[in-house]
Amino acid sequence: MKTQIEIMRGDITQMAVDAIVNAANTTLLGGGGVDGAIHRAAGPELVAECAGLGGCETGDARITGGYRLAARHVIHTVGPVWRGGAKGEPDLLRSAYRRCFEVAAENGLASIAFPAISCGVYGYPMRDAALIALSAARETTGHNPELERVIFVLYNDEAAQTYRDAAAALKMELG
Ligand code: AR6
Repeated sequence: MKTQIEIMRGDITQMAVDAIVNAANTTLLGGGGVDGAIHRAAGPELVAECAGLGGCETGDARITGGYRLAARHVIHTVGPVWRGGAKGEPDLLRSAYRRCFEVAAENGLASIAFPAISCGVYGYPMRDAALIALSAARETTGHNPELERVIFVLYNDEAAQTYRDAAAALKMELG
């Protein structure tokens, strides 16, 4: 079955999917933005599990339970801090998305929701990040037969439109 790729505006903490992705930092011990929102919604058991993981490198990913979330799991990834674009940021962001898809495949997950990793506090330009996120999703299609849905959940209309425009530029079919 072909993986369906969707773009929506919404709050990722409310998504009832196999995994939501957290835009974390290397400590995995929580923070602001979507990380703070996910930890608040999941409850204190999440940070307790994260504390046992020993952190995560930029561009890598780790999976935990979802605790009080509607999502069964959280995949924590660490995107790069934007430093102008010539410090390996695109490769690190692509790696973060790829590792999330690998972890999803290893765990047999059928649905995964992503926020705009690195596009908040870390300052990555949304349009450039959207092109990387969407092409990483397209790349995984056909390689992971168990993955049915990839949902990009954007926090506001402008971000959702940027993703839709990027999908059109990549000539991607959306579900
Ligand atoms: N649902 C969907 N998207 C959201 C939500 C939500 N509930 N809340 C925020 N966003 P950021 P980063 C969007 O800053 O840039 C943390 O402190 C937000 O509008 O959360 O990867 C970590 O601990 C933005 O578009 O993540 C790290 O230290 C996007 O999510 C650092 O921030 C990502 O913004 C990571 O920075």
